[in-house]
Amino acid sequence: MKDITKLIHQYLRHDKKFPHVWCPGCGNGIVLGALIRAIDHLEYSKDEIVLVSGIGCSGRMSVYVDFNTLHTTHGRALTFATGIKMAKPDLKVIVIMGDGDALAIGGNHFIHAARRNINLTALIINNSIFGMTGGQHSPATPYGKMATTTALYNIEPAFNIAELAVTAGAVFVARGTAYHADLLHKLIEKALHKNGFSLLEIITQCPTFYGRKNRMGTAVEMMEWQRDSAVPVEKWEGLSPEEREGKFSIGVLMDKEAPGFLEEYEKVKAQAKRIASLNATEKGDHGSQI
Ligand SMILES: Cc1ncc(C[n+]2csc(CCOP(=O)(O)OP(=O)(O)O)c2C)c(N)n1
Ligand code: SF4
Repeated sequence: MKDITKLIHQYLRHDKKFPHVWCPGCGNGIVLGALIRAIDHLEYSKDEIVLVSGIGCSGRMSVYVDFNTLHTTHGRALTFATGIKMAKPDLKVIVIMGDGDALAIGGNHFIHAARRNINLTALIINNSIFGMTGGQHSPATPYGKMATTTALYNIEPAFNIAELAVTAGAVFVARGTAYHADLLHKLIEKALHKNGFSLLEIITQCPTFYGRKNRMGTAVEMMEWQRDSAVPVEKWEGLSPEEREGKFSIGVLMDKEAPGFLEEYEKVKAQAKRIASLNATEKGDHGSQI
């Protein structure tokens, strides 16, 4: 068995949950492979990791891996993850969501998790569609594209997921693709290293619904589209609006420091304890005077 296959098997619940549900050519397996390589390279133990997922095809990831896992309700992966992190701050909490899960029903939770700067690593697998339920358009479906719920074409503009995270206050934001698999695991490592809310948008292919509806060809051709449309962020800065048309940047888009929710919460707890003990002392003094 090749080393890479051995590595992947080391982290999968292969005796329980396989074969998986993903279609041939789906990008989800590539993302899972990159996540496993990143975790292995950073030498986290399986027990240190909590993988929380929403629902959808991408949400199945938590079912397949042998970490502490939670497969949650639609749009609420970040809220469950926030609770886990608050209760067990030493655990490494990773959240996997699809674009529909994170940006439609979960959109409000997404911007507030970024704003709070809670120390989580969030991966949004952006296949431009609701995959599992049959290819409905999502907030990440580009204008003009086809979905099962658009009569002629999608008339809504898409969220730029990574830019939305930057605007909401995320301290680490990056974008990768399934095609750039090697870059992908390096970006996951960076996101895992960061203290604070880290968001990685991953452009992937759903050949079954999005690719077929939009005549994008096979999974390989969809990945070739990713290769041809992705521009490293360093080069992106120098492009004119015309040159950026139809393309997107990949790499680290934001890396800054800001106060974290957990650290602030610990400070408030310490201050509340000081106030409580002062009050107790004052009460005690008062009592002795009587
Ligand atoms: C409250 C609720 N509404 C709707 C659904 C149905 N549902 C299951 S999977 C899914 C789509 C998920 O799409 P996305 O997050 O983009 O993930 P993908 O399947 O593309 O990976 C939906 C809407 C649900 N499970 N719960
Ligand atoms: S429907 Fe699309 S996203 Fe879901 S498993 Fe198939 S290819 Fe992947």
